[in-house]
Amino acid sequence: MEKLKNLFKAKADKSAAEIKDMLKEHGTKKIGEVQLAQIYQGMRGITGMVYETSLLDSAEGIRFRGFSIPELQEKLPRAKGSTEPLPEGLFYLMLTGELPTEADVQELTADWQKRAKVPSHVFKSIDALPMEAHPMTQFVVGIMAMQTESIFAKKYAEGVNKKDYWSFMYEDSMNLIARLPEVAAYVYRRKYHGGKTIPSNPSLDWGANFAQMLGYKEHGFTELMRLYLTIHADHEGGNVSAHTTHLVGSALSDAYLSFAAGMNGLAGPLHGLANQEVIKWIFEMQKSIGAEVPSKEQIEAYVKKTLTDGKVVPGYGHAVLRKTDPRFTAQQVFAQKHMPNDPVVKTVWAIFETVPPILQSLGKIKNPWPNVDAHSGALLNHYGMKEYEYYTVLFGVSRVLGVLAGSIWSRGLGFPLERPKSVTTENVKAWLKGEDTIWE
Ligand code: CMX
Repeated sequence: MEKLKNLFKAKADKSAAEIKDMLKEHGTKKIGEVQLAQIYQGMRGITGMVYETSLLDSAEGIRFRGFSIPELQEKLPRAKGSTEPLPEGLFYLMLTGELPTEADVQELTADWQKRAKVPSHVFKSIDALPMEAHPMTQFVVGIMAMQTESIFAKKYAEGVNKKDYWSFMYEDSMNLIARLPEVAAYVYRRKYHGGKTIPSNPSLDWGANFAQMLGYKEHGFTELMRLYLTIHADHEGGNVSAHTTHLVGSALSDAYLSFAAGMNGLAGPLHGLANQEVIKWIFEMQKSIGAEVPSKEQIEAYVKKTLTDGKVVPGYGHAVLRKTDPRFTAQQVFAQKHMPNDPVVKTVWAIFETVPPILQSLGKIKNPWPNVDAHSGALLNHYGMKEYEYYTVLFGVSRVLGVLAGSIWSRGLGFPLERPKSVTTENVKAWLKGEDTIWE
């Protein structure tokens, strides 16, 4: 699909020239100041990188190239008979900044279908793991095994000109995106369906093909996948999976190495693994209370116990957002349309009414509202996907779209090695006494 590649290159070259001029004129302007607390507390609020594909507003939530989720649902091309956007369209938008036409999306789908063949050693590498290995571990091993196919790594070893790095990052990213659903589906079928895999169907779009390879034929599940794979794709650059992919990529690690690193970050319970934690927590609550849809009083007591036990309430809070996550709302709207009477969905909604005031009353939580992970498991569970340890893999299949579009941009703009300064507490103490300047 040379057209998309050329379009990206033209945009990246224009942007690189503008950035060069901008830095020449304004490069020494200050964009903020860093407080001591921030370097101890996860660098919250420090603007420290450029990431082109999406932007997060703490009150409004995510916008992908300026478009909110409801706008994407309206403006991105859809498959025939579908009311949800095609994730391919979002990738096109993130990569080029332009809304694709239906023909653009069809070409992209066809291009990924052509690239989709997964080498057999990838499945053998996954098979070498014990069945109990967490799905995210199996997924990352599969991604790492695909690294043998990296065009960038081969070209770099041959000694290619650095002006061409972006082109190989583009090729690797497109191949990796094309192959990822089959690897992810393999993990699912291996672990939960006795290894009975379902072949890829090249006549389907990326999300629908993934749904059928997982073994789900219901139209509603296919629709859910299209929505799910769109809304989980990107959340600006500072979140753990995007930032890790960006950081590792800055060492000129190829798309496979950097994306696998990002996925290891997604597998943490404060980030993507929260989607499995939410449903696990809900199942445990239902069991301990003995009710399919616990009452608000029962939920309140269970939340308080969770907090007293020194645990977080999964699916609530966010490092940047200060309102209900629009990705939560998009899933709530989907549930209202497709499964309003599902008991787990109803429990999620009852939790939504109960948890924020409790968290607020603690006085220390900056955002008591639900994030994307608070809702996603209930939708999957409704269609029969009850194996919640798998949920983060689905998040990962979506996240590849944003972080690799971001990586292509980083390479297209020629971003350098990322290397922030760190200090020791000894330095800090000396600086406070005026004995050391460290960073001045
Ligand atoms: N339940 C209980 N306590 C919470 C909480 C929650 N849901 N969210 C925040 N807190 C606590 C923090 O642990 C922290 O406590 P201490 O001061 O005792 O250490 C305090 O409130 C202040 O935290 P914060 O500044 O509001 O939140 P952070 O930016 O530090 O952390 C996040 C953000 C997401 C890690 C946190 O809200 C959390 O742990 N949430 C639950 C896990 C979760 O849902 N993660 C998924 C996020 C979305 C995603 O990446 O997929």
